[in-house]
Amino acid sequence: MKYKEELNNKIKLINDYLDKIFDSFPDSQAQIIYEAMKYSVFAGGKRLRPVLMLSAFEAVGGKGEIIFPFACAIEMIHTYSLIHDDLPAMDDDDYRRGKKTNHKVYGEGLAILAGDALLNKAYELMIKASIDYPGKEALLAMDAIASCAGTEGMIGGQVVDLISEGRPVDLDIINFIHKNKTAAMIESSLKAGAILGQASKEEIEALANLGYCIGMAFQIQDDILDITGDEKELGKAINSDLKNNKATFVSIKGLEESKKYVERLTRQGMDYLEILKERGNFLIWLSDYLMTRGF
Ligand code: GRG
Repeated sequence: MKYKEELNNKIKLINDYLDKIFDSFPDSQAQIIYEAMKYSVFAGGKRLRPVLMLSAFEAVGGKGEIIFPFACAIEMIHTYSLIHDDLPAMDDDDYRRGKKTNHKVYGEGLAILAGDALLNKAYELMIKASIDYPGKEALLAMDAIASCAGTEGMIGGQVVDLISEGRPVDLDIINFIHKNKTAAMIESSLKAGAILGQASKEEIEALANLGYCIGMAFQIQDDILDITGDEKELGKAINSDLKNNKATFVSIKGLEESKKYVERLTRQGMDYLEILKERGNFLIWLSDYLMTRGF
């Protein structure tokens, strides 16, 4: 299967680069922090965000190694957010990616620091790559990532998620949370990949729009899988939203309407790829694969 192979090749390229980064860390009395960071980065994530970034880069004709520090940086930012999200002060989860959560293995203090360290390392990687880069694209890509990971993006979404606990929430609030907590990072992955690949303004906009659509669809699919999924395949407990009395798109609209909405959002996202002609084929396949995923 040609596209599945292409996906696995991209994941391998990203994992190899992540290995190189972790191999480059010095011996230190603070060695345990590298272990805690590595534990979660290599705990079996899907590498969705770096794969999307690399795919957008290639689809617009990007060449060279510049994409790798940025692709690894987005995975590190994503991993930091998962470590912190699992902490007792947030979701208090014991399992993630089928393994014990970071704080369950290293304790809360080190888990907080491992998250902080991954966030910091991500920016170190992007800044170092930008210093050596001849054009403005590296800084623009970093700006796209930083804006989506911060208060006007993922952190903002997490804040509203946190303060909405135990309160009645409507679809407006749920959409705000999904757009910022989940879709923003997916959108910025595609946008940064397009920027680094020297795409035109229209191509960058199209890929960012695809990111918004599949990002929203991804979260709703995640909520669907929380009800219909298989714990082994997901690597975490199901029915967590129900147990935590958490309103989701699915709890408001129901399973059937949510499934239709995931499909509608995904098709809408795919339409934006027309501008790329056949260069958008892998991203079309990947969008479809995500929509029908069971993990
Ligand atoms: C702590 C600032 C801060 C933010 C936390 C990412 C996040 C925000 C919370 C995690 C909980 C959650 C359900 C987030 C929605 C996005 C999502 C579905 C994340 C999981 O992403 P996957 O499925 O994870 O790509 P893997 O493990 O495959 O990388």
